[in-house]
Amino acid sequence: MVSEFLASGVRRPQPFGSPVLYTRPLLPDLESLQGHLEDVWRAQYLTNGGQKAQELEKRLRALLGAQHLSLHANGTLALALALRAMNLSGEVITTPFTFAATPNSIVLAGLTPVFADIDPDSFNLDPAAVEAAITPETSAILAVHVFGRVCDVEGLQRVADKHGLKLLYDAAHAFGAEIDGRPISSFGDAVMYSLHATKLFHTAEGGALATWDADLHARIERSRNFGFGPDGLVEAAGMNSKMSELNALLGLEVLPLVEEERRKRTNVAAIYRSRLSQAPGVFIPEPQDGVVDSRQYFPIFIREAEFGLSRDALVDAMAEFNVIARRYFYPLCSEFPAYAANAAGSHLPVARHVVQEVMCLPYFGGLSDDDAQRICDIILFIHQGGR
Ligand code: T4K
Repeated sequence: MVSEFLASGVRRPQPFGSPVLYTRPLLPDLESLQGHLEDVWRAQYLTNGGQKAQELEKRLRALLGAQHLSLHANGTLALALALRAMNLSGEVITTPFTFAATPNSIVLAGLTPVFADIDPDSFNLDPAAVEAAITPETSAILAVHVFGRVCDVEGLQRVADKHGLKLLYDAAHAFGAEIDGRPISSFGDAVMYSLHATKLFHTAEGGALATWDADLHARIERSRNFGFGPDGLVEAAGMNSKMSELNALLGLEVLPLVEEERRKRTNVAAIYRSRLSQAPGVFIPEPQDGVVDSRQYFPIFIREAEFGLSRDALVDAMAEFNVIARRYFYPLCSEFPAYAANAAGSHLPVARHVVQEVMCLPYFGGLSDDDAQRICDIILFIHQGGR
């Protein structure tokens, strides 16, 4: 029998009636979508660079401050394709604290991922660790703005320039992020955005690649269409990474909703921060100076000794209240069987520590103030010994 009250007199919060997932996709008005679907039906043009995809490319180019931008079937293919289009060889240094798609894209491009340690504040690649991991085989750095927290872009660029390396960013979590007024599309040689349903802005499945390099952009455009050039000939084997008209249409309908969604998430974040930052053993990273936050994830870190419970135990206990938090990104990619050999010589003390404590709270605009407050009540109740 679960007790309704703790010894301190705190009442057990009501579990949610149905699971509160850690994210929900932003959905446009169905009627509006259906209306625009008629355009696609009339045109009878479903993919291969149709009008909707061209329109979305144009809008995103402006919104993300990209010189050149191409849409893709998903973010993983987009990243692999960018790596291939850069004519790299050998090793690519990346972070172990990311989703599997990051190192997977390196392997898909025929290259070898090498893991370097992360910075304890940004949770992103530490430029000094990157430099220490460089070998004569290294040709590029693939950095991730994890959780939308931005990398040390200057430090990474310095290392890339000093060693003649290409620098790519996986900005899957960083749609619309800016550093000191500069869009993150403008850093590095190429920047990938995931437009998956779980992302702030999405096209159900999709990806976008931004670059300032016109030649690279042209190679990427050829490569997403099997390698065909304007003369109809294939100079280098390409992939099929085109975005369909249906996905692009969905994106065009979702795009006007993004700012409102960001505002709602900012509100949820403020509730989480004000209620949880005082709890012993709950660490919430401070916002980064001069950075416009993408509002993609809300990570917290559970320090077991002070909190009285491990991160894993908290995630399980929250599930009993129907709150589904996620252990993003656990385990480290370097701990996946697929990457054991790549990680053999890696020294990753910061990443190994961070990955034991991190979890992401439910974070989407559909959460009301009361929902966010109740999630905090539940976490604090569990912290005080309640189940
Ligand atoms: N680089 C990084 C750093 C990434 O995080 C990702 C993708 C990529 C590259 C590659 O980009 P893409 O190739 O995906 O464009 C999800 C996503 O599938 C993946 O896009 C994302 N990162 C990754 C972090 O998360 P799962 O397996 O954790 O998603 P799933 O199915 O468990 O869904 C998450 C939650 O969202 C659940 O609570 C259910 C809810 N949900 C999900 C979908 C798909 C919905 O409510 N509706 C939906 O339609 O991978």
